Amino acid sequence: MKIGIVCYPTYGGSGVVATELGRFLALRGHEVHFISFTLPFRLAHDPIDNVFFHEVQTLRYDVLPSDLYGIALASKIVQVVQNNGLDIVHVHYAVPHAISAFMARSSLDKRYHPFKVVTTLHGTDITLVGRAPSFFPIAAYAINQSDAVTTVSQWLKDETVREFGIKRPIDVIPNFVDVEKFRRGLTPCKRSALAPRGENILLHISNFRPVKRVTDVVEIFARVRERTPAVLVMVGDGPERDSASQRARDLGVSDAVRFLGKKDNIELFMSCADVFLLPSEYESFGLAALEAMACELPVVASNGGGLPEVIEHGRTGFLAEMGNVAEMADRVLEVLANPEQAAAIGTQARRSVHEHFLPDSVIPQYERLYERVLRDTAPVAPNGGNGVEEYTYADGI
Ligand code: GMT
Repeated sequence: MKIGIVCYPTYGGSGVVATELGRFLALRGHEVHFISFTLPFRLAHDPIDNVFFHEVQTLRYDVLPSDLYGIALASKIVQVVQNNGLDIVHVHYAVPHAISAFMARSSLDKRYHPFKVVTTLHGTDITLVGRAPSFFPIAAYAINQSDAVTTVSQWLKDETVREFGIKRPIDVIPNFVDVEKFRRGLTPCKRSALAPRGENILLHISNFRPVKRVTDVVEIFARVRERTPAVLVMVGDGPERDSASQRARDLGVSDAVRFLGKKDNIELFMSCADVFLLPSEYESFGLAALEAMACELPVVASNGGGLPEVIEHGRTGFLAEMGNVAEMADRVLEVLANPEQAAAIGTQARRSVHEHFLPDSVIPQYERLYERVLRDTAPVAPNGGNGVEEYTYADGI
């Protein structure tokens, strides 16, 4: 098949998933065209013959209130389809990417066969509407008009149905991880660089958005450090970084917290650490937790969103109520005090990754979905509307 992939390749888990999906599809013989504002990092370092990149150049004019990315993307999709004859355009995020894909399809020259639009929701579409209800009709339109919609967890599917009153079918296809890249012991771990006095290493990796609750990470760490020598390694950057470092100062632990900023090779840190912390308000999936599990690193996380679909409490990691930093700290101390239990959790975690989250089992689910939409011809919402009979979001519309 000829497949276009539209994503934000540099931001967070959705970009990683979209890039890895394209890479594995190409390795399975498909022709893959990434359409985005920048070349996905992994492709720059690991080029594959049947992967192509089409750069979307955004224009910004002083007289216009915002940039024209959505329009520029639509134009680029038209050009790529007309030059390459794509069967599918798979967009990651309903808003704005699915909207751009529909725009492209409508403006495609009649001589070209119209492509199908597959939309994967990663969660931000739902939270966007939660925060800015004025997006509701257009997000609902994007979901209802796509030829197929997938979510990365059952939780996100349920949320989507609840928020939008969606009646159309939605496929749940979980995220996956490349276990050849994410594995313990692949490269020698330099623990001493992170923990010079042989301390335990707690690790957190995220984009430091409020939903990640990075101040909880510091609170958990401070409680752990009262009882055992430890350092906290914080990888990533984002709006809550200052609050996290302030909380570390307030709690008197800033000397043991290392903010390393954004890193590409996170598997190196995951292979070195003793515990991974993810106390998020919710995660629609929690890709970072899955990557840690592949590295046999015990995860202590909140039970928010789709995390219980990834981590089985007590067997492949630990879950606690969101905000319960005392319980999360106790779980960390339990892991640090019982190396055999920690090793067993790590082994079971990697086994669970092998059972449920390997590219070899997840990529065929996308392939079957693509084949299905190529067979189906009927549009989901034939009236061309957004499929919502009655708006539930009165404010802001
Ligand atoms: O977590 C983020 O802030 C980034 C966001 C994204 O759009 O990349 O991540 C979301 O999608 C990931 C890939 O499917 C999921 O693993 C993350 O759980 C999800 N983030 C949230 O739900 C907060």
